[in-house]
Amino acid sequence: MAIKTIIEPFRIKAVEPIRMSTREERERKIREAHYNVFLLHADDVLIDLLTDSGTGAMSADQWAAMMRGDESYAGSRSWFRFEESVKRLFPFKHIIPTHQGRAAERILFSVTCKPGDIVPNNTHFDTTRANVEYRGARAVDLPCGESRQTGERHPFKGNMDVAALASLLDEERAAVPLVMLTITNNSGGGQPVSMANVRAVHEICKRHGVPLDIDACRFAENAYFIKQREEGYAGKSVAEIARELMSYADGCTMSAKKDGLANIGGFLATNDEELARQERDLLILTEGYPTYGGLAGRDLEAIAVGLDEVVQEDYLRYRIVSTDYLGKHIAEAGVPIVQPPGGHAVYIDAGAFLGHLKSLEYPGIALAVELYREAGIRAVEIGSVMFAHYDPETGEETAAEKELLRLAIPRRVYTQSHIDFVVEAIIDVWRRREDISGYRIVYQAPFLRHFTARFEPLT
Ligand code: PLI
Repeated sequence: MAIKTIIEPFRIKAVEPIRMSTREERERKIREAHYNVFLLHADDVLIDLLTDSGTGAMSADQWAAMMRGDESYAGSRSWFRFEESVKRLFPFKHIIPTHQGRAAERILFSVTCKPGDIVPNNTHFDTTRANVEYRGARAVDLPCGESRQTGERHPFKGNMDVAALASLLDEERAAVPLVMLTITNNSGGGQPVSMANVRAVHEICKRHGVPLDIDACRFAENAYFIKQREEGYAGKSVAEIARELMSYADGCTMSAKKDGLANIGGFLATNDEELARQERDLLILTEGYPTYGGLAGRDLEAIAVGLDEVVQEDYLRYRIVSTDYLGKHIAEAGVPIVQPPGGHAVYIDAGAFLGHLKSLEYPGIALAVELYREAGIRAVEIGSVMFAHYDPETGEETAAEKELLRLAIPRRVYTQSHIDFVVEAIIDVWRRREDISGYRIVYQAPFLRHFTARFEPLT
């Protein structure tokens, strides 16, 4: 009989204990955290699926490389190793290191956007949207039609609606300083973007003379999906696919905390010399000198090795299959999820799971709190708390399009038995879903409110 199990392609050399907790303890902790899982102490969490960002385990080779970190202020060896490794996958002329993805976004939008501008994206992630809006520009999401059918399977639900982009550029070209494509589409369910879609977006941008930038956080997972699902790519390596994808863009922003397999770091890249000069000037002001950009030499080393490891196919096969395993098992029990499961996360349709709650009773928060109470699992709401439009003057709120709860899987951290535990806990909560009540917000910050908001149960 052929063996079908796809194993974790690593052995574990260092372990980090998980502190066990009781349901009573968790009841108290979540109350003290004002029902916002961001306000919990991580030690009070059993399985932390809040994010896949910066939470991965590094390899022995990455730790070894860190010891070789050159901490020279300018021109360090580690910088040149980093730059070379980045350019192998992201063949842009200028690479500018930053301490994480949002620093790259802030620099990019600071030099390209002004008040009244419009930035189209398949779907902006929260920090991307906030950085665009912070400049007084408008972040416009143009997801493809298939992405709205949460439960329907489609190979590339992360695609941009190219017809919508074309008509936006026909009407508003002068207000659009750049177009962005987020791969994979994080807010839209961790769904990939096809090469055909990237090419089509590139053609439209070229026709209008607008630069295209890739939000590349999960580029390796996206490239692996292309290899698996798009005709003509099965025989290409993930690195080749990534290079081809980047060749259609004028630049990118990157959080190395995701597919850089590092705990911190990022960069932005561009082919435009003048833009690079302005970006570096700003970098020096707020991040650091252009050969370290807010990172230690050892961080640059960890990313350089991480980028080589993340495109290895044994790793990506295990990564995509293990995320799929979680999605498949809860979906088989009837739990509504965004289909198919994404690369880095499974997204539960919290609006459908808790169908008796209204959007502005925050089903994603209700489900996050319940999963924590039940089993110490921490997940994140991607719904109206994160994305509703809130008018501080009238206090009026318009619900987000979807109410999701994201279970993000840290890279190389949890084993299959951890995930089996998560599956059981979700199914338990699913069985008693009708008893779960909604929440109201009692405190919120003016932007990115989900990080610090405080809630109260409605009953
Ligand atoms: O967390 P940063 O600043 O390194 O990266 C910001 C960022 C930009 N784009 C996308 C698509 C992201 O997913 C992203 C960060 N994501 C987080 C923190 C997450 O939990 O998904």
